[in-house]
Amino acid sequence: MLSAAATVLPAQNPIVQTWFTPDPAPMVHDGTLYVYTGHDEDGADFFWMQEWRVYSTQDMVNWTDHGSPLALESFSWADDRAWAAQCIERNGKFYWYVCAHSKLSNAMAIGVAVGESPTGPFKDAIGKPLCDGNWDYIDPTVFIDDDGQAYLYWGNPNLYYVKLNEDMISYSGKVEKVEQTVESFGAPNPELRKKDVKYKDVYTEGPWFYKRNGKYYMLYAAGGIPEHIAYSMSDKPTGPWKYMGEIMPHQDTNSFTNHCGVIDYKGNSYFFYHTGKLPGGGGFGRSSAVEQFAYNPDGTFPVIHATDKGVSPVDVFSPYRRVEAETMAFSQGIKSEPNAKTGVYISEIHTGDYIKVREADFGSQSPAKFKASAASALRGGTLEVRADSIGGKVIAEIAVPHTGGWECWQTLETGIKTPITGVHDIYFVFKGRKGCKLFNFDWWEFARE
Ligand code: FUB
Repeated sequence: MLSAAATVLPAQNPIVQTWFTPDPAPMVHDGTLYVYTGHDEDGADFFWMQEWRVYSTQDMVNWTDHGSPLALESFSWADDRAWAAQCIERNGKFYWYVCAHSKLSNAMAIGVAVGESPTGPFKDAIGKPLCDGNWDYIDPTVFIDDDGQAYLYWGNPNLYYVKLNEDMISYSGKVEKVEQTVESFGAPNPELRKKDVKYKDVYTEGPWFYKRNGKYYMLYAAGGIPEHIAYSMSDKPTGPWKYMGEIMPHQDTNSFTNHCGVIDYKGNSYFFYHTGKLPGGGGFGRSSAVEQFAYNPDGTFPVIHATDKGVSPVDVFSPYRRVEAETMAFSQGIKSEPNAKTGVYISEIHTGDYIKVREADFGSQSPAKFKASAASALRGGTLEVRADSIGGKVIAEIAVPHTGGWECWQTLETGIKTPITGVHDIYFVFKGRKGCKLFNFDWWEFARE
C-alpha cells in the first residue's frame, strides 16, 4: 500500500512487480515479445520454485501477465526446483525447455513441454525427461540454426549440448560436454580449476545461445558467486569458443545470481537479466529487468549496467479496446491471480495501491465513457482513473459495489469527468476502507461513445 502523497519514481525495472520473476527468456512471435520466467516464492530461503510464468509486450513498457501455463505438476517426473527455462517456436508449435528436480534420478533433469500458442496450453511433450540424472543438468537454452539444426545447451558448472531432432523433443547422438579453457571461457574445465589461481573468468551457469550476422554467441552467468554476465563467441555452433569478456559486471543488485536473455525487437536490441531489487526481494526473490543496448560495429557487446529506469516505449498504447487489468508498466501493492473462466485478473487490491499504464494515446478527441469489470465479496471501493501521476487529474471514477463474491464480475460504466486527449500515463488508483481487500479488477476500456 502507498500513501497518495508518495512520490512515484519513473522506474521500469523490475518489469513485473506483482510476483518475483527470475531467469528471463525472451522470444518474439508474431509481432509480440514474450518473456518466459521462473517464479521465486514470496519469502523463500532457497530456490524453492514451483512454476514458470509468461509475460508479453508490444511496446516494451506495458507488460501483460499470462499467468503460469507450466508448473512442476505438468511433469509427472518432476517434484521440485522449477528452475531456468526457454521457449522457442518451430512449425507453429512452442517448445518450452525447462529444468527441474527429477524424482526418477533424484538429481536435476532437462524436460520439454509443447504448446499450441506462446501462452499455452502446454503439456509435457514426452512424459519423461529429455536428459536426466546429473546435478548440473540445469538452465537449458535452445536455438534453431539457418540450416534447420536445433541445438540445446545447458549446465552448471559444465556446459553440455545435444543436437535436437527436427521434432524438437528428441536428439541424435550423445550428450556432449564442451571443453572449457582459459581461451574459450576464461578458465579450464571445473575439475581442472585450481583453488589458488585467479582465472580471467569462470563459466558458471545460465547459458544463452544464439546467432547473429554469422557469429554464434554464448552468454552466461560467470565468476561464481556473486555472478556477472560474460560471453564467448564462435564461427561454428559447437565451437571452438573464444572468451570475449564481461557484458554486465557484478553490481549491487541485491541478488548473488544473474541470468540473461538477449533479443532484437522492433529495431532495437534488448538485454534481459534479473535483480533482487523488488521490495522484499533478494537472493531468492529475483525479478526480471531489461536494458536496451547496441552491438559494437564488430558484433561485440558493450558493457551493460543494470538500471532502475529500464527502457522507453517503442510503440503507442491504445486505450480504446478491452485492456486486461494485468497489463501494466508498474504497480504497487497488488497481485495477479488466474481463474479458469476469466483468465488472469488483479487481486489483493487495498486502499492506496495503484496500477500505471504508460503512454496511452487518447488521440485528438476525448473518450466519453470508461468501463471496467470488477468483483467484490465485501463492500467494494473506488476505482479512480487519473492522468500522469497517482495524484493527477481524475479522468473517470467508478464506485465498485459488493458484487456477491470475489469472482462475481460486474461490468461498470461511467462518463468521463475531465476530458483528455493526446498521450498520457494512466494511473488506476484504488481507494476504500483501510485494512481489507477492496475488489478484484479484470479489465477496462475507454470508448468515444
Ligand atoms: O532460478 C534458479 C537458478 O538460479 C537458475 O537455474 C540459475 O540460472 C540461477 O538463476
